[in-house]
Formats: sequence, C-alpha cells, structure tokens
Amino acid sequence: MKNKYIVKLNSEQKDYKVTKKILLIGDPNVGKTSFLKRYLNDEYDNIYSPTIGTNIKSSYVSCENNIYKLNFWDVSGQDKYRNNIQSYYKNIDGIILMYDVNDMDTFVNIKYWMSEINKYSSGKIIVSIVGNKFDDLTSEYEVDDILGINIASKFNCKYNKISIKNNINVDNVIYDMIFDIVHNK
Ligand SMILES: Nc1nc2c(ncn2[C@@H]2O[C@H](COP(=O)(O)OP(=O)(O)OP(=O)(O)O)[C@@H](O)[C@H]2O)c(=O)[nH]1
Ligand SMILES: [Mg+2]
Repeated sequence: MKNKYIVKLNSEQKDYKVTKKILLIGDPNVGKTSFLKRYLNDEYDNIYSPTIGTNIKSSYVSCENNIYKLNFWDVSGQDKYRNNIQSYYKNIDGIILMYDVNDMDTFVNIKYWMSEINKYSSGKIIVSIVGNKFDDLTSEYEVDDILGINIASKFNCKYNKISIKNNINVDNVIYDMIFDIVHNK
C-alpha cells in the first residue's frame, strides 16, 4: 500500500523540501471546495456556496522522510468567475478533475476540462479524475463507475470514486497523487 508512506501534517512546517501545486477543476457544484474542507479541516457543509475566482489553501505532508508543502488552487467552475486561466495552470504538479456521479452533464464535461488542461499546461502532471457523491458505494448512480474507469484510461489519468459527505476515500486521492508526484510517475 502506497499510502502508508504518506502522513498528513496539519500544523505549519518550516523545514519543507519543496512546494507542490495542485489544481482543483470541474463543473460548478461537483464538490471541489467541499473536498478541501474535508481534507484540510474534516468539515462538511450541505449548503452550496459557489467559489468566486480562486482560493488558495496550503497544507503539508511527509513522504519518505521529506516534508512537502501543498498549495491547493480551488478554482470556480463557473466561467464568469474565472479569469487569467493561464496563471492557474502555471507550474502545476497535479490536477484533481472532479465530476458529480448524480449529474451526467458534469461527467460529459470532463472532455472540456481535459481540452483545457491540454491547452494551458505543460510538462509532467498527474491528473486524477474523481467521481464525487458516491455516498453509498453499493447504490447505482446516473454516472456508472465503469464510465469513470474508462474515461480515465482513455486520457491516461488516475481514477477515484469518493464521497466527501461520508468521508470515503478523500485523503487517498491526495496521498495517491503525492506518491506519484514524488516518484515522478
Ligand atoms: N450528497 C453529497 N453531496 C455533496 C458531496 N460533496 C459535496 N456535496 C454537496 O455538493 C455541493 C458542492 O458544493 P461545492 O463544494 O462548493 O462545489 P464546487 O465544486 O466548489 O462549486 P463551484 O465553486 O461553484 O465551482 C454542496 O452543496 C455540498 O454539500 C458528497 O459527497 N455527497
Ligand atoms: Mg468551489
């Protein structure tokens, strides 16, 4: 298990080795801001309040005796609140591309978000396609699991299904990504 090598550090760390930039993108209301609330503070809010522009939040992880600072860029899914798109994609190490398993449109738009990634980013980037709101892993949803698996394989990305509400698999998305970033996979 890769994840046993990674430890989340909640307090400010002065002696980190390097900063990694992780971008969260995807349609409005899929759960990007909720993801960070859960990962960073273990909080969850039922009320949707759209992100305006971009919010940057930091945290730290240790991986194999080194500490990494993570800068998360939480970008609005609404075009009208997004500007200076080039700056989001500058020097990124990882992207969390999220959709809502109850909303097929947000899944169909993965193609749009992938084309944006290809247009604005360069270099080696780990992209994780994340299907959120799998609140009950045994239930059926509008976007079937297999569709997520297939699109991730088509675009050569990672795939994770999560529920931020029920705290299923959220931290693993980050741990998985950091492991691959550190090992330059
Ligand atoms: N059922 C369910 N609802 C969720 C889950 N995660 C988030 N939500 C809800 O979905 C909505 C998502 O809100 P945000 O996280 O602000 O969405 P966002 O992707 O940041 O949206 P923009 O900032 O507009 O791009 C909120 O009402 C959350 O309560 C989940 O795992 N399950
Ligand atoms: Mg948001």
